[in-house]
Amino acid sequence: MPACITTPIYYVNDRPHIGHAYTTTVCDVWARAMRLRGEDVFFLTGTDEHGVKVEKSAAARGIPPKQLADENAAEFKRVLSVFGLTNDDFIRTTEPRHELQVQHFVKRLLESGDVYLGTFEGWYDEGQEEYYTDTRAKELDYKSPISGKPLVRATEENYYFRLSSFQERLQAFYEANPGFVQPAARQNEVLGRLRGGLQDVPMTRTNFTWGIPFPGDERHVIYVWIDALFNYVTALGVGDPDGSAAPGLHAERAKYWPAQYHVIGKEILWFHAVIWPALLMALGLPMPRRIHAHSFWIADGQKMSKSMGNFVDLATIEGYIGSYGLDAWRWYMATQGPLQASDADFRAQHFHDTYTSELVNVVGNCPSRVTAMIGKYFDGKMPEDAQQGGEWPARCASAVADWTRAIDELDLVAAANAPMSLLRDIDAFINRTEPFKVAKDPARREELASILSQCAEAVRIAGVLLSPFLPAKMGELDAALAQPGAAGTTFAARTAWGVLTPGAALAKCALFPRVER
Ligand code: ME8
Repeated sequence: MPACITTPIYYVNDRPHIGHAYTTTVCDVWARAMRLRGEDVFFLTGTDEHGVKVEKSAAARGIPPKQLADENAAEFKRVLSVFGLTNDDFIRTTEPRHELQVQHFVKRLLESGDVYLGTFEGWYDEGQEEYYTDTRAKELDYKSPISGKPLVRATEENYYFRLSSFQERLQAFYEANPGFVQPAARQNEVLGRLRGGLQDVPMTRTNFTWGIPFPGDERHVIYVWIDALFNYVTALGVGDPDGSAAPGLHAERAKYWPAQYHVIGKEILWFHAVIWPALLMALGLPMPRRIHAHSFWIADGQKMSKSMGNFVDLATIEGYIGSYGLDAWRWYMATQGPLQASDADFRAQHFHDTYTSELVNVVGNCPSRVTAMIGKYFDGKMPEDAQQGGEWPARCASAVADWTRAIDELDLVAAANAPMSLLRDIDAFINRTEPFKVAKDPARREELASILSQCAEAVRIAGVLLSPFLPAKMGELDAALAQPGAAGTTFAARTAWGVLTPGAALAKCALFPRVER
């Protein structure tokens, strides 16, 4: 079945940093894992280029907003390619394919009465470009929950989206789709707020011009959040429910909608869990399958901020990649990141210790031990196993099953743990069976061959499951195990027992060198 995963589209008023790298890496690991399983995957990312924030940042630099957008979108694209991230498209909200389709959707919402012209007064968070209800503003002590700055009282004549009329439908939807938002703690927050009632949301702005013109009333530009949310369908060429799509759209991609996962940070959950589903309901388009709202990276125990000097920016990330390698960076992101309900603390020592204890001591060491012994005792040729795998085919099959279940749930920690625990079991097996002692007794040659052959095959399977996390290094492992064309075969074939043929030449491999700190 076609499967789509998306990142948020990132604001171009900022340069890429660890937060962007994180969400994109999570999606990349998932996309690679699904492709490995033979699924037809579309991985979407891009940039959010309109709105007052971008207009102001550009003005501060004395350049037109489009120029700022061009510069930073190019930087986001460069980062994707330097980091080897495998997105299938990069949508920019200033592209005509997006703007035209957004106007088309908004026109339809006007026609259906889901959008109307009205006056509004409320508590506005300037940093977030978001209004809060009176109750919510009071709860927040009239301060932005994100920036801490005071909320301001604002009045506007605007076009509104009739969000209030979707409350019951949204509640029914959540009842029918209990795992829609994950983790569960985040879904409970959404349901709590939803029960508190919904008010209509402004769809347009008149106080600046850097946005998509509102169709039929060009004094207004479309509110950046509405514009941005639509990227998920405009990039996929999703047209109207009757199947028609605007010319120039990628109609052939519409099969990827609904997305399997929208992966986002928790600060933008309300837009994705309430406003976005309501817009889709209003347009008669299918709902995404799941929204995964992860938590935040903090650094050295504190919220990251440029003024604190603990901000993990692009230069810092590139420093880590230079010292430890790109796969090590991916590993840290995917296995130590804030994917569930708690924030994760980025610390240099922790990065280093994770690298050493997991990548050097397990993922590097186990294949190195096995291939070195095969080198020494069997002249580098895969030995023959008279026991046909012993306990190992079943052990590997259970690792594959655990991994597959975890990928379905976007549980990257569990998915990484399945092959890691397999490698640890192989190490324990080596320690227990002591092939280095068995090798001293010529009468136990057959036993030695079985032990090492089983280890090599199980290592190979662990490597397949690790490959979405560590693509370059697991490519090296495949090459050492004489599996150069492995990537072209099916997942079932790659994870089946008995792929390494007796007599095949295996090379010694040293995947993760120790790094001094
Ligand atoms: O919000 N830890 O864009 P944005 C983890 N354009 N992830 C983080 C993070 C951190 N400390 N900081 C940022 C926008 N992120 C809108 C989105 S979508 C239709 C429009 C990640 O550039 C996380 O994914 O501010 C967060 O949601 C996103 O960057 C915000 O990126």
